[in-house]
Amino acid sequence: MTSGKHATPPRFITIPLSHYCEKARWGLARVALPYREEPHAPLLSRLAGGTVPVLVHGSSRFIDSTDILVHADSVCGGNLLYPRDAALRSEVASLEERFDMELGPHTRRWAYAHLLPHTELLRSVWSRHVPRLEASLVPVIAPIARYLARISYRVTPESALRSLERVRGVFRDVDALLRDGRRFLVDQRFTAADLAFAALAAPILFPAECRAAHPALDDVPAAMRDEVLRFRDTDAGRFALRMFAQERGDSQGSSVAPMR
Ligand SMILES: N[C@@H](CCC(=O)N[C@@H](CS)C(=O)NCC(=O)O)C(=O)O
Repeated sequence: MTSGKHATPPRFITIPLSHYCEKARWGLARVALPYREEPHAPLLSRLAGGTVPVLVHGSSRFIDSTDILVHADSVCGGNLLYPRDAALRSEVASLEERFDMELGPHTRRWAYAHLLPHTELLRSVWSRHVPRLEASLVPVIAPIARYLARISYRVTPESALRSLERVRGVFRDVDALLRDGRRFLVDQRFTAADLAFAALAAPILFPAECRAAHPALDDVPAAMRDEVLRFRDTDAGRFALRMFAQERGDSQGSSVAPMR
C-alpha cells in the first residue's frame, strides 16, 4: 500500500439508506483507504451534485460506486478488489456491471414500494447519522423526497412486482454459479463481484453487518419481511449474508464528519 494516497483523506458523500453508498463504503474499508464520510439527508446530498456516492480525492471526483472501487483499488496497490489477471478482471467487471445495472435498481425499487407508504419509518432511516441540522429538516424534506423517489425510481405496485422477478432472475443466476461449490464468484477469493452482489442485494436481505441505514426487519410490513426471509433462504441469499458476515469487517479508521 502506497504512494498514491493523499495526505488529506478523501471526502465520501453519502445518504443513509443507499446500497450503492454501502457498496463504495465497503470497498474503501476493504482496501483500507482512510476516508471522511459526509452523510447527508436525501435531497440535501444533491447539493454535492447528482447522485451519491461521491468520492472527492485530491483534485479527482468520482461519482459512481464502480469508479470509486476501481480508484480505491488502484491507489492502494491494486489486485485487492480486481484481479491483475486480465481474464479474471474482466469476469469480475462484467458481474459487477450486471449487479450495478440490474440488481441494484430492482432491489431498490422493490424496497421503496414497501417503505414509501410508511412515513415515520422513512423519516427515521433518512435522519440516521446525518448532521443534526439536516435531521431536523427531514420532516419538511420527507414528503418531497418520497414524491421524487416514487417518480425517479418509477415505483408502482406493478413495477415492484416486475422488479421482484428481475431480482429473482439475478439470484437464480448466482445460485447457478455457486452450484459447483465455489466459495466466491470469481478467482477463489473475495473480489468486487462478491462485494457488489452482497451490497446491492442488501435491501432484500437486511444483513446485520450492512452499514447502510435500514429499518429493523421486525418493523417493516409483513409482506416485505416474508419476502426477505424467502430470499435469505436461497443459495445466493446465504452467499451474500456470508460475504457480509465474513468480509465486511472495517479494516481501517474511517471518520464521520462532525455533526454541524
Ligand atoms: N450508478 C450509480 C448509482 C448511484 C445511485 O443511484 N444513487 C442513488 C441512491 S441509491 C441516488 O443518489 N439517488 C438520488 C438521490 O437520492 O438524491 C453508482 O453506482 O454509484
